[in-house]
Amino acid sequence: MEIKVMKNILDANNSLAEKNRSFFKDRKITAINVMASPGAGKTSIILKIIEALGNDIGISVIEGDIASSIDADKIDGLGIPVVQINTGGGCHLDANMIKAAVDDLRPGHDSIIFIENVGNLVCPSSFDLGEGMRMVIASVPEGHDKPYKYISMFEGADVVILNKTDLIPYIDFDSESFYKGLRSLNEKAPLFEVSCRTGEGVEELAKWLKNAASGKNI
Ligand SMILES: Nc1nc2c(ncn2[C@@H]2O[C@H](COP(=O)(O)OP(=O)(O)O)[C@@H](O)[C@H]2O)c(=O)[nH]1
Ligand SMILES: [Mg+2]
Repeated sequence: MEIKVMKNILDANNSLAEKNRSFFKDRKITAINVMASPGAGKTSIILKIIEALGNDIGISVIEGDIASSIDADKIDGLGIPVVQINTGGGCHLDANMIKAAVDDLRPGHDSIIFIENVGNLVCPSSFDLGEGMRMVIASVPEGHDKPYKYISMFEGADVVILNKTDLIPYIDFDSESFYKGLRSLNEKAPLFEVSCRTGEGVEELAKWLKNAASGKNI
């Protein structure tokens, strides 16, 4: 019985997600579902990419959090259109929430929309939002074993970022084990090593994303 209820919820979400996907596709909007643990650097990476891309491309942001507008305030500080969704305890965003936020934001044609999901490596991977790209961020202090434990998150990624590389000298992080775990699940997703603190790797990531948004490398 429980399984059937869950299936109904996912079916309803999936059909709404397809509507969102058509909306984005018709307008050539690159919708990026940004997923990671709390504190891995989702907001920091979005901010860094916004800075790196400058005025090259239109950008808007949907911020998902259980509570507060802390992240949306940071995005707003850069003058970027942003909507904050508070899930009030919910551990993931769903397609219905995205539809409402997009109606509010009205993103332009050929733009990028970042959707920062609730910090969590489990539930967000089951809920399609209608995005065109899944960006999964891991960070050095979380440890190298995350791909082995959160399989569907890393399996479904279109791009993977390893953030906080500035901390590698201080942390027992086995890069080889991380790559091996990731590649056993996902051979295709490009991996970018980034430090939001030093800026290392940010330009390369932003350049790749700009090309992806213009259909050059996806
Ligand atoms: N040392 C270091 N700290 C970082 C880096 N990126 C983010 N942080 C810090 O990690 C904390 C969480 O970052 P945030 O972007 O809010 O993570 P989120 O919860 O995934 O959105 C903040 O204190 C950031 O300043 C990084 O590359 N290196
Ligand atoms: Mg955040």
